[in-house]
Amino acid sequence: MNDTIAAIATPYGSGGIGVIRISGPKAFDIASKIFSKTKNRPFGHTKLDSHRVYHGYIFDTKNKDILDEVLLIPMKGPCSYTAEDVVEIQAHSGTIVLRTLLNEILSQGARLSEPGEFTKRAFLNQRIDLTQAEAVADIINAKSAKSLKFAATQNLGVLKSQIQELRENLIHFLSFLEANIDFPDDVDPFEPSEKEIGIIDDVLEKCRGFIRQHEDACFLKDGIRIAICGAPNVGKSSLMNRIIEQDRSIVTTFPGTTRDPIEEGLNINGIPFVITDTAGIHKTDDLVEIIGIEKAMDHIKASDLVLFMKEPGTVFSEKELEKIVPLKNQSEKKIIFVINKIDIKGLPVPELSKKYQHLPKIEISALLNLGIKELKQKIVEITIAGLDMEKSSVIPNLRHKKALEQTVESLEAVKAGLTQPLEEETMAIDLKNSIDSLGTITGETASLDILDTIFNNFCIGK
Ligand SMILES: Nc1nc2c(ncn2[C@@H]2O[C@H](COP(=O)(O)OP(=O)(O)OP(=O)(O)O)[C@@H](O)[C@H]2O)c(=O)[nH]1
Ligand SMILES: [Mg+2]
Repeated sequence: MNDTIAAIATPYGSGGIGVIRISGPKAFDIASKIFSKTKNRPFGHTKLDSHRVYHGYIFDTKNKDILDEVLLIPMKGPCSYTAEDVVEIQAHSGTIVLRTLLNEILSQGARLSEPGEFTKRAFLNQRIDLTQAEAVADIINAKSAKSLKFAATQNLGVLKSQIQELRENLIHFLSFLEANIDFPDDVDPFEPSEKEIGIIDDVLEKCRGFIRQHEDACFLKDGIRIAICGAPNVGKSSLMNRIIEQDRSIVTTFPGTTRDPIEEGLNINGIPFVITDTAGIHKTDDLVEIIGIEKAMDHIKASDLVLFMKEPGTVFSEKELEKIVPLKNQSEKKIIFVINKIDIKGLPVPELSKKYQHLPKIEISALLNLGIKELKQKIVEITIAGLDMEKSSVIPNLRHKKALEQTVESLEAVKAGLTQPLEEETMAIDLKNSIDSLGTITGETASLDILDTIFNNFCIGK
């Protein structure tokens, strides 16, 4: 924390501008040594005021050559990203020019930063908490408009303040409990009021709510998995191409065209999906097809939504559907019955049996691009319906979820202690554990291991 770090903060490659960031006690000094506001004036004497934008040139201090024309922004701590003295240099973006500038900065006494070190410093300097630091990575890696929205809210400290509030409530309860342990004669016997028991109930309820939100939102981060399946030649690959609006899967008149599962990511209304076209499922002796069908079954098993396809002139079969999605999995998987090739007239359209009347049914023509919009709408409607996160503004990540589960476990033990006579000391230990678990979310009680895991996943320069 006492040295000065520097890194290229923008991606490698050619671009309009590239940014180099310097942070630490020597940041201003290093910048003024290599910068001049004019081409001719000797460099190394510029007095830099904080929070101004300087136009000028970076020099090679050995050969006294101009390396690049830049904009330079000095920011005195604590009003900076890391809360230390920071200088950002906007140069032209090219691998060589940025590396040359960076080398010049390093030669003046800065050290190359580690991944995420700027954000880590912001955390260690208490400008942000751990949830905000994680939100920075989530913003950078957001795969959809929705996940970006949640990450941006988390970056504002919304999750932090909610967790802090829960923690403070527990600390209040603990102080009451500990007063009894420390001064048993001076205070009344430990008999928490309804209101105080309500605090534990409230924290428990909120933690469980956060856990549910996490589970729902896993969809948003990784994409909701859709598998297209059905008999050979029903038009699975044609539908895949229509949905992703690309010629990705091979379409032929021959049954058994698709063998390997073909996977593509797509966004519908800002929600990420991963869709897979699979081999037609039927009885066959063809070894390659058999392997393709096995792979298809694996993808269907792992999917959240199955598009079960049929075409006019065939009949809906419960046995066929239940082979693809076994009854025991039907509660956790959503199914849409898709009838393709409705442009073909004169053939009977398959009807759902009584048992499966509840399934949504959509008629389409992948060939003529009919009904695809309605199908996409239905996909969104049934996959995100009933998810809690639509109402919430922040989504805990997996690390938060684990900490919340530990909090719940410890708090349940505290609750049990309130109803059956348990030693106050034991209850205090459980309560402390729950307070510590919540603290790992914001970073108040996070170990170095946790910090390393989080910041090592960042890119260099962030
Ligand atoms: N008339 C009509 N033909 C279609 C439609 N959709 C697909 N087809 C045709 O049906 C044939 C099979 O289409 P594919 O998309 O390859 O079918 P598939 O289900 O992927 O077939 P396999 O990969 O062999 O299992 C092709 O000749 C398509 O042009 C449709 O909506 N209407
Ligand atoms: Mg196919």
